[in-house]
Amino acid sequence: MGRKQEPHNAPTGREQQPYDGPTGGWGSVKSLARHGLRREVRTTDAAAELLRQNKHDGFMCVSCSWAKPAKPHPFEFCENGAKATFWDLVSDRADAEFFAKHTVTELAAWPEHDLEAAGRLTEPLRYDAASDRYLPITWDEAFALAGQGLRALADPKRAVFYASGRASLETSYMYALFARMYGNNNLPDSSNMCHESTSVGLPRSIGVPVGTVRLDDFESTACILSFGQNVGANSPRMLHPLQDCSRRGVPILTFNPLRERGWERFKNPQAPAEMLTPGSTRISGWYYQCRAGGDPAVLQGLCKAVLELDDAARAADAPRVLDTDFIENHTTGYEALERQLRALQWPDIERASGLSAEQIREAAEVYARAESALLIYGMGLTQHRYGVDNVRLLCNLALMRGNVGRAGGGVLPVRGHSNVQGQRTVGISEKPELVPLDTLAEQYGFEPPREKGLDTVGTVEGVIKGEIEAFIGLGGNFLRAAPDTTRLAEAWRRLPLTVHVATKLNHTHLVPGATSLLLPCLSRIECDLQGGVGQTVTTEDSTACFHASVGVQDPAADTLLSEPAIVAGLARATLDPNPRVPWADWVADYSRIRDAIEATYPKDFREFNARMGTPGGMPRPLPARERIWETESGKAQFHATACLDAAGFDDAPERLRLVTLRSNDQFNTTVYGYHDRFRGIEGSRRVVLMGQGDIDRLGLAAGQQISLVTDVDDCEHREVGGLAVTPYDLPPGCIGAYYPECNPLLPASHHAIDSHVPAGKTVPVRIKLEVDPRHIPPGPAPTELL
Ligand SMILES: Nc1nc2c(c(=O)[nH]1)N[C@H]1C(S)=C(S)[C@@H](COP(=O)(O)OP(=O)(O)OC[C@H]3O[C@@H](n4cnc5c(=O)[nH]c(N)nc54)[C@H](O)[C@@H]3O)O[C@H]1N2
Ligand SMILES: Nc1nc2c(c(=O)[nH]1)N[C@H]1C(S)=C(S)[C@@H](COP(=O)(O)OP(=O)(O)OC[C@H]3O[C@@H](n4cnc5c(=O)[nH]c(N)nc54)[C@H](O)[C@@H]3O)O[C@H]1N2
Ligand SMILES: [Mo]
Repeated sequence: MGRKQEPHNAPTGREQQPYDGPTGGWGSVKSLARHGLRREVRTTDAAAELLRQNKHDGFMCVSCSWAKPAKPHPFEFCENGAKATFWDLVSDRADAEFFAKHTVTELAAWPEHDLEAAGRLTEPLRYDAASDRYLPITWDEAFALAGQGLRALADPKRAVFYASGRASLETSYMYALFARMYGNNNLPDSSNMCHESTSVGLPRSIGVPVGTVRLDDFESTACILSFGQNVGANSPRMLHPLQDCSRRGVPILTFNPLRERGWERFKNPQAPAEMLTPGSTRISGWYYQCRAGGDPAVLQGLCKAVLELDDAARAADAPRVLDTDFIENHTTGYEALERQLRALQWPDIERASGLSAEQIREAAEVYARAESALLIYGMGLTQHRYGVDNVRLLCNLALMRGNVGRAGGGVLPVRGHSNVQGQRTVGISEKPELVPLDTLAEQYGFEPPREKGLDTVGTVEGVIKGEIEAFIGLGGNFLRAAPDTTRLAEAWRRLPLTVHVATKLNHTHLVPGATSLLLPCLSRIECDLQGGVGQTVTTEDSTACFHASVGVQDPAADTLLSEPAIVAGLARATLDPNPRVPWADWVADYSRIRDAIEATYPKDFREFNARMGTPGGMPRPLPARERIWETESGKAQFHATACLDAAGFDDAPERLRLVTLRSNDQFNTTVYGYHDRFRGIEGSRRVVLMGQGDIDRLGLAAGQQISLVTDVDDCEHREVGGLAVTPYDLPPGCIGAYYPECNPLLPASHHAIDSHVPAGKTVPVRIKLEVDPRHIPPGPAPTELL
């Protein structure tokens, strides 16, 4: 049976009060009020800015990358998008006065939330070791120091150019060009920790690196399956099309070890009629709490069950369940897959998935009856040792029924940062084969480096081994977001040069190397004037549509520079002049950067400047949508594997699978507050969520503070402590705790094969009863809340 609606073992923890409201609704309005009415919000009418969020004449939200409809709602924003907006519009400033008051050592002990809550960075800063403080310098000095530092490296391969996924297409294009002209492909980005399993898996299966679904597919789809994605917190605007689907009677099936509220119920806070009536819309009618790492078994089980249904249809002379025409004309590898599926045994599938054969067959029947289906997924599939297999097995399920390149059908990886997909599109990639290097060589008259660059895991390992000498960060909080953060921080201090382009202060900035620069930039919400003329930037959403974005708010300080101006400043101070790369002209008028982008990528960006304002976005060509398969074989490729467990380690009685989670009150390492409303966890992030069965089996008690220790035999001790045991509805052997607090537990070596995405959704850990104060993350303790 699909478990419908109510949790099967209601949680009873002290901190954890079950949330039985919908996502959205009055809770959403209250949460917004808490953020919007904070004293530090700069503008009295910040709400007015929200009206221009995700509209053609406004700015594209700085939170998630969900699609922006052609006919936007009057309020095309969500609770978390609004929080992200307010967070950039605060009136507090982390200015020279702030840094004069606090040493770097002191700030390093602050929790994530307090650092960013100090306010917007306002002027360029340089770390001064003598006073242990960041001191203001001029922009010219900052660029000169960065340029000197980079020019001083004996080998350009010893510098890394990280990007975090928010910066515009214009900035990203310039940044990637800067790195290549400097002499390396060391361009890791947050995608390396996120959907790189998608970027590796999808091209092998269907010949495109991105999802094939467009917003209008929601209007015609007959079925939706979601795997490991938390829509209510991470892409709440997707709840609007999901709500419409649910009302049309489209079956929605969810596979997730946690019962995430967003997939259960939704009340649209922007629809007055809904807010005044008690009801809310049920989203998922079928909710399957699979085991963490159990998706290969779930997906193979679903495929096997589809095959069984097809066998039965054939026996009864009924219409086939497999899309045989599609399989014959458009795919390769089906026979091998079928052999593999027939060889798989249900008891093995049940053990690995945590679901019964009956549950999987029930879900497969719903899927098999539907004329089209959307397969949606997130980090629950990608962040495992076998994350790439997960993505490819999901494609198998889609391809068996011809659900790619059909209206209402497709594969939908829901991307993270608001321009993370776009950064890859315009050249931020460590993989030289993904970038038109010959075109760049011709366009700019230089010889681009051809060797593969460092990705995130490569960078972590390189810094730990002492092989990296300079880290340039275009946004992000690498030291907290990456795996093995404790080991990384120790090695980080030995870096000769660190340069961070940022809006807000975070922990990465507080582990200075020999020369450390902090370069404050405009937020996308702010007006970007160059020579008195307002500039437009562009981003790409999860459905491969490009959007224009115009800032609407006055800059937080008149000393801020735009991201394109900062990248140009760094490049000019570092590189020998090249008349074919007009950094200054580009900054004077961003439409020239878009012309350059179009010249490098003529197919994706045809008539870019003219079309960037297209309502609903300017769609990027996706061959798979046309059933053109840009794979090795020229066909969509099935993937046969015996893999049933994505975790990549064996079960053992004391070993638990740690799922690192985001709360509803954070954006990655940006912690807005301590209210994970949908999960009923209030006031502290120092919790470990655990099924009551495991709590009893391990002899623990609710509220008890314990430590987690990584259960990997590599001679390194990894520990995070002071976490309160919190009863929660989770499958046996699976526990949950927050990212980034738990990142010291994640070994850099524990990553997806091929894509190198750190396996943050199945970290092997053990419980340790003693708590060592050295391993307690900063932030409010659970006991302070009781
Ligand atoms: N408000 C807000 N929005 C965000 C972000 C944010 O932090 N805050 N982050 C942005 C970014 S960069 C990204 S990448 C996305 C992330 O958005 P998601 O892809 O939703 O990622 P997570 O929040 O990490 O959670 C993934 C979900 O997978 C489930 N899960 C864990 N392990 C497994 C498993 O083994 N199998 C299955 N089937 N499910 C599993 C978890 O319970 C959780 O519901 O959101 C983006 N949007
Ligand atoms: N254990 C575990 N680890 C994970 C994950 C997980 O689920 N579990 N998720 C992974 C994922 S999906 C991702 S995407 C990464 C995220 O990793 P990152 O992208 O590196 O981290 P963020 O927290 O998004 O970065 C926040 C910082 O970006 C800066 N910033 C904000 N806005 C701007 C801007 O407009 N311009 C510039 N220049 N800077 C800005 C601010 O200084 C802010 O402090 O973390 C990964 N790490
Ligand atoms: Mo992400």
